Amino acid sequence: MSKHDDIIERMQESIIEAEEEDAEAAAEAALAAGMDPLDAVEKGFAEPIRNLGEAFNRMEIFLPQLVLSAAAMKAGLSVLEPALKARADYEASRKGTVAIGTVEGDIHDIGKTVVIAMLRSAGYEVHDLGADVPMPNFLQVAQQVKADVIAMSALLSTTMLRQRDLIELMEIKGVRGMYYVIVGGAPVNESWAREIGADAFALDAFETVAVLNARERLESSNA
Ligand code: B12
Repeated sequence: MSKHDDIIERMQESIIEAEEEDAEAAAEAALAAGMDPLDAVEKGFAEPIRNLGEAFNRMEIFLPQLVLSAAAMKAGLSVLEPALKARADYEASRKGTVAIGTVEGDIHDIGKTVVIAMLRSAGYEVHDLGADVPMPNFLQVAQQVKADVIAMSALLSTTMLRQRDLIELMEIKGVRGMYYVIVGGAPVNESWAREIGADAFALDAFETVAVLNARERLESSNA
């Protein structure tokens, strides 16, 4: 097993065992070994948290266990984030300004954190509104920071409806045309994005960067 594989395994174990300090230490080891931090996030942290989610669905583990594993993942991510940010600053050109948040009623913020890390490392200026974000806040911050992209994360089939609400609010306020709107999160797909009149959907953090770089617009199903 290579040194990198060994570190990925340590990262994965830290999430499965829900050990915050181990997650931080493994993330530090990944940086020290010169691993690509984005690759480390996806393989070392995102993969095991998804597997735990599936175990939770099969009722093999309990919710508190998942909460603790999510906390370990956030601790590990916080170690990798400065490295990702540094890489983004190094890439001189700013590709755009993104205001991103998880919609109101939804506290899931891990996927959004990964998306942010990827966008920053790709040269985007990203303003993180956090989770459980009320609709008007998206517009307020987007205006303040002169964003050209609004990105909404939703992990629940109930809260993904808020993505539609924000687009409707933007239409009402006459600002819809000012922003490129991208939506994502586990229950979200391209057909939902079309239905609600979003400009784009991306399946994961890698695709988000590719989609924003291209900035093609989905044709709305209402058109
Ligand atoms: C970890 C987790 C939690 C953690 C969240 C911790 C945190 N701080 O985020 C805790 C334990 C707190 C939690 C709570 C709940 N959860 Co939960 N959770 C998960 C789990 C297992 C993993 C989510 C995750 O972090 N994945 C890893 C990240 C990296 O992936 P991701 O989020 O999908 O993000 C990627 C893409 O979706 C995309 N993406 C994400 N956001 C965005 C945004 C944009 C703009 C773009 C372009 C792309 C994009 O890129 C990301 C990176 O590649 C999922 C199961 C699953 N398979 O998704 C359930 C899941 C989302 N949870 C679920 C539920 C029901 C709940 C609870 C209601 C449980 C309860 N009974 O209390 C509460 C919700 C509370 C609330 N009001 O929000 C359900 C939702 C079902 C549904 N369709 O509505 C799921 C699907 C589990 C299930 N099958 O039952 N949860």
